[in-house]
Amino acid sequence: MGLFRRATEALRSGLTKTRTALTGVFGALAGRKIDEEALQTIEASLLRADVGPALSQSLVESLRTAWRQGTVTTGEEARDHLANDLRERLGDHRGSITRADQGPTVLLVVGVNGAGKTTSIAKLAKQFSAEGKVVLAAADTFRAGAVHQLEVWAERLGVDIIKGKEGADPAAVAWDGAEAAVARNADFLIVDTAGRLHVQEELMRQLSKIKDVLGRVIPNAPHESLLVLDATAGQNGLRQAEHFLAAAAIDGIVLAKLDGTARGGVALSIREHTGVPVKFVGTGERPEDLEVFDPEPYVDALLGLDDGSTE
Ligand SMILES: Nc1nc2c(ncn2[C@@H]2O[C@H](COP(=O)(O)OP(=O)(O)OP(=O)(O)O)[C@@H](O)[C@H]2O)c(=O)[nH]1
Ligand SMILES: [Mg+2]
Repeated sequence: MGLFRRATEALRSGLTKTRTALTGVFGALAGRKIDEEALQTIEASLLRADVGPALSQSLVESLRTAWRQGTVTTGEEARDHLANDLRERLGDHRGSITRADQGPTVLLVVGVNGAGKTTSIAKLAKQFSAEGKVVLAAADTFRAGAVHQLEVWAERLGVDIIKGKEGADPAAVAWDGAEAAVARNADFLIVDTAGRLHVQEELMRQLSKIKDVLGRVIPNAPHESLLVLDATAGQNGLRQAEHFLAAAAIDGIVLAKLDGTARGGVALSIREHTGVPVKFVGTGERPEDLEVFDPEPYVDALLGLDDGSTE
């Protein structure tokens, strides 16, 4: 492993609710020998943090084995064992964004309505603006006010936006966005999409049309299809997004609204459930509240293992 990576203050603060749920248990076990009851309490707290049944069970099983072998005896040792186990399981789960060899890198952002797509796009636009020119395409022409919402962000962030009228064909907006990104020598094109249409199948057809159009204007586009999940929905959010996972060839997950939930454990089991890595986490409503997902600091922040000092 390279440098030891620390959780940022923003991540730590975003995970406060989840951490409180988890560390309460270890606080109560501090200085005590663990037993079967303690193991069950730990499992219950992992479930409450929405780590998911399969992973929670497997983590506690490994803890139980270590306890029986006598390598883990106290609450502190149990927490360290759990942290190491998680770091090992998630070690290679750092997902980076696929970039275009040349021309604009195209990111398509999808997800159920209200998940946090548009806000996450603003955050991505802010991060990528530090690297190059960003153009946004407002292809959610279905929901009233959606185009305007992205427009307000574009203005605040000082990035270009391509839009159609409300009710316009989203694929046509994507096409215009792709052409504009090329013509303006943009480095990134980020495409916003609707979270809901009258008919679910129609939305999937629309997304595949958007993808098709992007790929015709820019080779290999979209380079990243990002699914935004609402962390406050926990494991349920995964079920709500099933259609997208099944039909939209998702490359990465943006887990939004971590700051509003005690279910931040969901980030640990998403890859296992879906085969798709979490690439970013949202920790607030401001454009700067987006972090590249990195399992090691995430686990530390979740279990309260870092000392709280800032970067
Ligand atoms: N606390 C918090 N709120 C967030 C975060 N991300 C998004 N939100 C809020 O969640 C709400 C919905 O976010 P949007 O970005 O509009 O969601 P959307 O997926 O684009 O919604 P539709 O366009 O209706 O499908 C807004 O009030 C956002 O401010 C986050 O990381 N933390
Ligand atoms: Mg939106």
